[in-house]
Amino acid sequence: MTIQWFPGHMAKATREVKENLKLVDIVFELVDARCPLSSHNMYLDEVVKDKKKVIIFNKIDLCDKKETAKWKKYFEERGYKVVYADAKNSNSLNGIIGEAKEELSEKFERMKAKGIKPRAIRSMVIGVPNVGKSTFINKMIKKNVANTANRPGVTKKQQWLKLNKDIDLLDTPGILMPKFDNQEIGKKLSLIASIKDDITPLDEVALYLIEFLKKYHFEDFKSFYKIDISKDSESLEIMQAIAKKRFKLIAGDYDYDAAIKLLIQDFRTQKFGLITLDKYEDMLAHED
Ligand SMILES: Nc1nc2c(ncn2[C@@H]2O[C@H](COP(=O)(O)OP(=O)(O)OP(=O)(O)O)[C@@H](O)[C@H]2O)c(=O)[nH]1
Ligand SMILES: [Mg+2]
Repeated sequence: MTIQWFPGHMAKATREVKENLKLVDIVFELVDARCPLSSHNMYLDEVVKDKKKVIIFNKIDLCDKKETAKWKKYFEERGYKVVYADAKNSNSLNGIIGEAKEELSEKFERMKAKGIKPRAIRSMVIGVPNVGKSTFINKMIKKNVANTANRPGVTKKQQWLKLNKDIDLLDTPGILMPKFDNQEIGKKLSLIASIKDDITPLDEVALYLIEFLKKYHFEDFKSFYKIDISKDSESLEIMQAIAKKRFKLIAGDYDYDAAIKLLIQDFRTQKFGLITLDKYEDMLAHED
């Protein structure tokens, strides 16, 4: 089953981003630091075109920082400005305003030279669902004005919010790519809860997760569930071991559904440690 989620409201939100671009000076694209490449919406890059842009690696508190640092370099080498953020827990995101001011200094100097009165920087916050756009805005403003929740599709429409005399922020609904370049992207986006669970083949996502954990985080994975498995165990066998350990049999069969949900939930709550799903070396290997 293919993972795909681009409902009408996302097409509408994309059009609105396009329309509002002329009103803003700078775009903040939030990506999830656990998969900066997979949660970077390249289709929105085409919409945003030459507008000044800062990529914010949000949820930096949840990722494997060593792995994610490679992606910061990757984006910087491609001309992007990259900033880390932990919008949920950090006390201040003031550094980001500094970055925006720096990016826009020439534009504002030109405006000043033309005698245009200084005004607030207008910024738009975009990104795939659930990366923390509304949380980021609330933290910037230091008030809970934008709705947030740990599921995709919380923000339904665009909303302008005023930070102070220096900056205005436009919150936007999460927008996914109309199509994923490969299904691995869809699975990673499902793991970070950017795609609705009820339209996702969670069994495939869970099997993908087991493969990933087996390859990169085997000891943490095994010791968390206290199951007797080896790196050579089949993924389905591992799923059985988890179901057997944690759930009752249903009509003599393993409760795979419960095991699938548990695995995904345990990933989302960092039970296997701080993990970055996008592996830089893997991408290099695929490029060859
Ligand atoms: N650990 C951690 N959690 C965060 C961070 N930023 C946001 N969150 C959490 O991520 C979840 C989603 O946050 P939202 O701000 O609603 O995300 P959004 O991008 O506005 O989502 P949509 O409106 O659905 O597109 C919430 O549970 C937040 O508390 C962060 O930096 N670290
Ligand atoms: Mg939101």
